[in-house]
Amino acid sequence: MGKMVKSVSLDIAIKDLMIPGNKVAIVQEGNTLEHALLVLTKSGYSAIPVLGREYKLKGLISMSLILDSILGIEKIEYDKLGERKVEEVMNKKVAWMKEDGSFFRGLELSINHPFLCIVDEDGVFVGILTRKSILAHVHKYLKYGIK
Ligand code: 4BW
Repeated sequence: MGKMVKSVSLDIAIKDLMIPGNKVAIVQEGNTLEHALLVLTKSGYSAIPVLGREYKLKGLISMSLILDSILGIEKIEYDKLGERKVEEVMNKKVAWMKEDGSFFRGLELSINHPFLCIVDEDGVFVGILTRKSILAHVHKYLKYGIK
């Protein structure tokens, strides 16, 4: 046997790079903007997934969407935080992939999206694929991959 050669492939399962759902900060439909603001602030992330019943992926909520929605003409209407629900404000256009999707598609989507939501065949949220984990894998491939 010759010397050991490390091999890194771009033909890798999305699941192997994904942050599993139980480690992702999320909010659910029905939650108030106040609750979402709390989760965003305490987690430190700028945008997080919104899930519906049975963990179905519904959208994304961000600090800027929340602040924009309570910005009145003359002042910030803080009382709206406890009245409005995340589904009224969330962005329904969310980048997503199925868990059996290709790494290459994930790389392509990550050009325009900081993270991609991963869903199973029933549309149930299973985790996220971050730009960081995609870049780290591309870096590993460029360093060690056999071309
Ligand atoms: O709290 C943090 N912990 C760590 N380890 N890194 C963080 C944290 N907050 C920000 N970062 C770093 C990451 O490198 O800043 C980047 C941009 O964060 P963001 O977008 O604007 O909050 C992070 O890059 P990333 O890991 O490639 O993540 C991309 C985006 O994915 C984040 C956030 O919107 C989402 N995200 C990542 N991990 C998450 C998450 N959302 C919910 N729960 C998680 N565990």
